[in-house]
Amino acid sequence: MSITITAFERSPDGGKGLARDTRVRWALEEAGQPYAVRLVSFQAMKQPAHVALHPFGQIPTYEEGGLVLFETGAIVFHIAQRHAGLLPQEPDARARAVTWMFAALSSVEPPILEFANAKLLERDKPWAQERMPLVAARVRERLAPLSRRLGDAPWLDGAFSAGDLMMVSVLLRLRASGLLDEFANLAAYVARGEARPAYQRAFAAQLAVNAP
Ligand code: GTB
Repeated sequence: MSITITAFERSPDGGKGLARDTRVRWALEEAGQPYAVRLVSFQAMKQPAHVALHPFGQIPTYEEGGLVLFETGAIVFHIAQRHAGLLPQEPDARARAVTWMFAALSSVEPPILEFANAKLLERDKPWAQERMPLVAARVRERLAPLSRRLGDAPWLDGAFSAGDLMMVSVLLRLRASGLLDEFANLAAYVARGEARPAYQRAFAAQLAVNAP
């Protein structure tokens, strides 16, 4: 069954890996699954044809035969369940890898998004400067324990898994802020993720779409 995902026609970051189709591309590359990409404009995303696929009018979406998915957590989990390479076979190890996927999306990503929004969308507000230290502290509250748990290990729980794919994808967003570099092992962890050939292919494909 062929797979089609959606991505930005023009990504605000110029295709540098920050839009969420990157993590879906990466998962498909890790799983060795070919896929097609349908590019959508910001306007098209809000039209009925796209909203039928994604109720919030966003990217990415995932179509495979009659199956339509949205939310990168659900999409990556689906890919990881169907194909080898992203989740361990042993049931307990598999459950722990899935736990890290949820941890990335529900415990680590929210303060990072709050930080990104504060920097980008709220910087003109009169209270923006005063609020930034608080928002940055909330990010550190997640990075510090994550850094302690990772320690010197290459990945969060044994071999690379969808849990690492999601965690690295979430942490990537912090690079420009300098916050990630406060935790040397996390910066190295993200670099390890980015160095994977599957990530490199996903990144190159996204960049190619946005090339001038
Ligand atoms: N929870 C959803 C998921 O994980 O799939 C969130 C999906 C989402 O936020 N999609 C964004 C979107 O479609 C694109 S990725 N936004 C358009 C809209 O809501 O109208 C978010 C994103 C976009 C661009 C950058 N960037 O350029 O730095 C970073 C992140």
